[in-house]
Amino acid sequence: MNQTNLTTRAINTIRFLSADAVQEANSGHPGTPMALAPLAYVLWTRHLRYDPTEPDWPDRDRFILSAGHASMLLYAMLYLTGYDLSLQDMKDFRQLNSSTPGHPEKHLTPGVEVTTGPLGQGFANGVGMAIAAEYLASIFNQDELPIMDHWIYAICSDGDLMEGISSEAASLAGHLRLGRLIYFYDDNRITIDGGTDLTFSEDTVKRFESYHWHVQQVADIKDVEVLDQAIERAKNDDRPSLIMVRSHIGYGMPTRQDTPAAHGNPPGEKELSGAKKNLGWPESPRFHVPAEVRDHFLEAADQRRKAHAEWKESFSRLERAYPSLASQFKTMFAGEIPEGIKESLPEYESDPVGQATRDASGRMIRMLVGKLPHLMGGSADLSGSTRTLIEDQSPFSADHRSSPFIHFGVREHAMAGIMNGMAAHGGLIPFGGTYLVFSDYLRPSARLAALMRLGVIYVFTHDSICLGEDGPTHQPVEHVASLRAIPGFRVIRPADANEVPHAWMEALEERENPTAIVLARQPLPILDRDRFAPAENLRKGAYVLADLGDADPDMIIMASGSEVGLMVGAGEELARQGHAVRLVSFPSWELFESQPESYRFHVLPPQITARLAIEAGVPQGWRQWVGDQGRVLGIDHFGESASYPEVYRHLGFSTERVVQIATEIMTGQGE
Ligand SMILES: Cc1ncc(C[n+]2csc(CCOP(=O)(O)OP(=O)(O)O)c2C)c(N)n1
Repeated sequence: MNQTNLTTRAINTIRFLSADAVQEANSGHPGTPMALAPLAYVLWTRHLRYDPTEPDWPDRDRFILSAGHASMLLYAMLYLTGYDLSLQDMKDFRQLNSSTPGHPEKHLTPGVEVTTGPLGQGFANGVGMAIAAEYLASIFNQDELPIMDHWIYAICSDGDLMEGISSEAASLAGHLRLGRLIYFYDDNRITIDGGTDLTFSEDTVKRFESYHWHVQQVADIKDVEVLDQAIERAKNDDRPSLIMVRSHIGYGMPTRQDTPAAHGNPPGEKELSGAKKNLGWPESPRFHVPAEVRDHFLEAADQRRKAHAEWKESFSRLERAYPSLASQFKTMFAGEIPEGIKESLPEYESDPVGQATRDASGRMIRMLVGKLPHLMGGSADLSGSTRTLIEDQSPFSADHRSSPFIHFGVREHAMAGIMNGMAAHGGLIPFGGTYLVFSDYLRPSARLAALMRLGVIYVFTHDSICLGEDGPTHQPVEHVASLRAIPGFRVIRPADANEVPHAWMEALEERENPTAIVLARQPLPILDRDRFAPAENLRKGAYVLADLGDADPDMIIMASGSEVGLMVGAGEELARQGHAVRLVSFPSWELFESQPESYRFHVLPPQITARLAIEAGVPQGWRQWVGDQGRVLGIDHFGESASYPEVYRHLGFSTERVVQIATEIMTGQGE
């Protein structure tokens, strides 16, 4: 068979593996894989550096299917090039427990770099990967030893480019001159509701050129040589690249090609057999993979994985010539946190005036940066007030790649998507700061961090109505509760400066989940740890600070963050009045929930039903800890603009009020 025929057959194999799988599942998105098969072919046979036997080798090229609905395209490529996926996995597309779920999921399928589907996220993830690649290259690359020398490819659809996050991420990528990015824009002019002329008429070339991207246009996706040359040109340009590829959704379908009907419906027998006929493909059997096509892809994969063998050789040379650098590389990619750090955590003297927990966090970050080269982050234009500034570092930029400190600009959503990409890349532990109230702006990426189990760290400051004069627009009320609602997402709200370092250590050492450290802007009293339990108990999520009074406790008061100081004051007053009260610092529900039942019952004995929880946010969810007979002092409406002590008091957060409610609970009086 001549090469042209083989190429065509290989491309048709991708097309119809995808379409057959969607038809078999009776669900999915056939149109885009059918259209983009030539591009996937060129990438996997001529450009990507990958090794199906070791999908995670550090210097592989990254491929992101930002248009995650086209998942079958990716699965077909991973199967054909010899990743740990079988033809049966193609037949099990979208079935329970399969390795081929509806949209690509990082933890389920070898070779899937990031979980995609919510449009625009993959675009930002790639930017994070490119930042990671540049930073790590600046540390590890030595003359003739290019240890970090890979490209980040992504396929983006109209929807990806319409979503705001891609504008944020593209703007930053161009500004930072992230030339390792090679993105394809699938210019098929179709979305779900109709043609792009309904909603999308900007000049994409000008748009991306104004972001400082290198833009090329390929008029016909079927022309693999032109595609190939465009990719070569992209590699030779030091700007991020957008290759706009004109394609035809549902290519080959008799009536659905170039229509929205090709997007997200099973093709149906008629369209499927019509497409096969049009493209000269046998109608049966389904899932047809000609032997010579399979061999062709496996041979290509063998060629592509040579880069891995060469890399291993380079790495051995690095180990010989620069042993400490090589060992640092291994530490960073293993994500190890050196033991010594825990031994040198700051401890603060008790102090009734105290300090803001954001200050303690800032000091922690500066201490960590010197010791953890994998820690890299910054903020969305709030570096000073979130205390994420690393003063002695000029920031990561187009001309300065070796700084772990990065300005994300006013782009919370892209920041979080970029953090996900940095974490998924490997070698880095990203952190990003903004005000807690703006966590709403990055929530879709935070949700995906949890789904992907990425150990990213959010530094959310200005954590309650106590930020004061800026008023309700800036006062988070529902945010802590809403972040707690994300499965696998950990929220830690430390009570004082001494709990903060342990919050950071928890976030760093347990990175199966993302963690938000929620911090106060106002000073919080530093508890006397000779009287109260040690702050390292934070890592259990909730702990008994003290039992006040001479008898066994009559009631439990629990609080998080800034309300712990208030609780302690009220508890002392109640003890003076002759009550016996247990005080519980409750910085993290998720950490507490992961403790054994014996510990949870020790902290919150079931027989003590008189309970009060205090948190300056919506009471939602606290009922599970206070029970039917307990009460919650929270805020179920927006805040007010005034000085923070005034707002706090005005909304009922005072010693007298806590004492009053606690007394009512203990004496069985109504609310
Ligand atoms: C954030 C987000 N909003 C909406 C959707 C639902 N959705 C999936 S694909 C799509 C648009 C389809 O058009 P396009 O992006 O051009 O993809 P194509 O049909 O060309 O594959 C939409 C709205 C989504 N996946 N993510």
